Amino acid sequence: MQQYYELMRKCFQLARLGEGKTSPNPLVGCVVLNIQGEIISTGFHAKYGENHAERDALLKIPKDAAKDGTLIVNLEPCSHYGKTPPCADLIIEYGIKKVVIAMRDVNPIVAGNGVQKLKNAGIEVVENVLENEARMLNEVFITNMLEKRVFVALKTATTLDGKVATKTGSSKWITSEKARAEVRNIRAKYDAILTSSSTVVADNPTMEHNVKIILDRNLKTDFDSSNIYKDGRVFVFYNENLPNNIEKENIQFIKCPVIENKLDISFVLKTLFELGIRSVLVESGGVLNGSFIDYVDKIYHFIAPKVIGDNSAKSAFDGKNILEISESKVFKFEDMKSFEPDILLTYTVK
Ligand code: AOF
Ligand code: ZN
Repeated sequence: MQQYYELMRKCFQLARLGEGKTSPNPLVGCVVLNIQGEIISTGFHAKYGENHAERDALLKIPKDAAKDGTLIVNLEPCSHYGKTPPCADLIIEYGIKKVVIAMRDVNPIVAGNGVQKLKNAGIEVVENVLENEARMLNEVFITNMLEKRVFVALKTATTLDGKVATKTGSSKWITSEKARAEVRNIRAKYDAILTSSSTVVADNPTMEHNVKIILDRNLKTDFDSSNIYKDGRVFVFYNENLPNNIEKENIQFIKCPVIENKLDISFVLKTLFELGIRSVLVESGGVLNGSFIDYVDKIYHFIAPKVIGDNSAKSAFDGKNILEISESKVFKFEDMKSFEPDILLTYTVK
């Protein structure tokens, strides 16, 4: 098993080359060894609708080159006719002797059928190599498949005292250019970004992304001049009881129920899933962040070594008003990275 760790890590690296481009499909990378155990090809799933990783790797080499060789891939090879014929069939055709995978596919059409197909053809299948890492890599795909819902990530950037702005609203910039460049990388991994009308009004951000979601209960943002509406496809959720005859080419207005003066977040997420959006990055102020706290799967928390020192300055999360620590929502530490002088902590749901 251990002899495959390094090769499986290579599959993860290859898979990540498709980040942001494969949705709703998973991130998959593949390495092919010949009978002598030398790497003769690599491949990855580059974009939705294009070849799967295994097909990408195999089609680069002649059929006999991989005979009696080994194929390493981070996801069980598929057994179904989708956009392309089954990868399992191609692996059999190439005469591969051993297939090493990190995890079984959670897609019910495949789930175990790929492994069975390979075994029926006399191929040895080694399973669960670096399975936890593989599950983390495809956390969005797994959530979508098993729970039939959007994966929700949230990014915030605070001072040492957990503030996102001073009480006058000054927030530019808490974190360094290096950290903000990383925010752009993070955005690119998700199908859409989501923010509130308050953030649009207060900061007039651009938030470069092809798909943007704005929660604007009272339709109070300026649809003509706000930067956020200047490009991309935008979905604006607003109070279903409000009359609305605004028309903008790139904006789709969606009526949303209101609960206790707030747009119903579960309705928003359900609607996004129906629209084909599989993951979203929430980037907003404390109030919307607070409303999302019960829905998030992952938090990206940048911390700058600065102090505001004012209890009326705005915090990263608001509105929960927990009185007992034992009642607070608990997250699980995942990772820490340095973007000097700032750090990025990543948390997932416990
Ligand atoms: C991928 N890339 O490298 C592998 C996948 O939409 P289709 O027809 O391309 O099929 C997508 C399904 O194929 C996907 O949900 C997953 O179950 C399986 N494996 N998919 O996009 C790949 N190996
Ligand atoms: Zn496939």
